[in-house]
Amino acid sequence: MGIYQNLLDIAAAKGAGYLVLIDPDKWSEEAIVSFVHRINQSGADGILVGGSLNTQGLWDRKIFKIKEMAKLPVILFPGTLSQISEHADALLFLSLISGRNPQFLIADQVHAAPLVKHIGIEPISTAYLLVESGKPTTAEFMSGTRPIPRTKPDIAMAHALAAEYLGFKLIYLEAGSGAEFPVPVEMVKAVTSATHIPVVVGGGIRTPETARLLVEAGARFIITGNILESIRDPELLRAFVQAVHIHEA
Ligand code: 1GP
Repeated sequence: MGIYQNLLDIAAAKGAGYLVLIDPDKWSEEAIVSFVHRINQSGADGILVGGSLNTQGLWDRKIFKIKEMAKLPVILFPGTLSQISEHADALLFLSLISGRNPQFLIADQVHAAPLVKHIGIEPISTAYLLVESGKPTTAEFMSGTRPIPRTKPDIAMAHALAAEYLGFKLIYLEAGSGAEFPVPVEMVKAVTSATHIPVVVGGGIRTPETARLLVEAGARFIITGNILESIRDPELLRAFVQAVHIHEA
């Protein structure tokens, strides 16, 4: 079974899935080993790997280490073309459809596609929507695109519908890593009630309670990154798992 189908099955069985983002730039190789071990034990559903910058090098080596240790699917979430690696099970094949920058709409994808085919990892076509989240985010700056205003759920809904009609398999509502505020619940409701494809929500989610509210609004996958970098507590990881798996509560 492919990773996408596996994700759908997880969301159907548990109500929603919880994926932990590892930004290889933020973790030493030693710290990655113990973090992946904690994720394996936590009940989380998968590991995303990606980031906006690579200031430490060793990117591929760290992904290899994550894949070697992980008992869960490892899914690339590439911020740049250089983050594509054979040491993963799948990748979110992203198009930044909230923006109007052709590089992130289609140009990078044209460069990436033959490489993805060659290395044989599963591409999961994902419509990526950046949402305004208080302060400018790295994703916004690095992509040179304007995020969707957080008070305009109808704009997000229209983008999400277009994504569905274009055949994307996932919609990712992204407030940006370390966002001041997560994607508004009202926007998640507007998108999930208008579309039929699973909606991933990430960026600025710092508490299990927030994660639960977003799942109740219709999110099928929740991503956290920063909070588990700053609070390296297995209990917090398990609390996120419990909050997201609403069918197991
Ligand atoms: C970023 O959505 C992810 O792409 C995670 O964001 O680091 O704020 O949890 P945080």
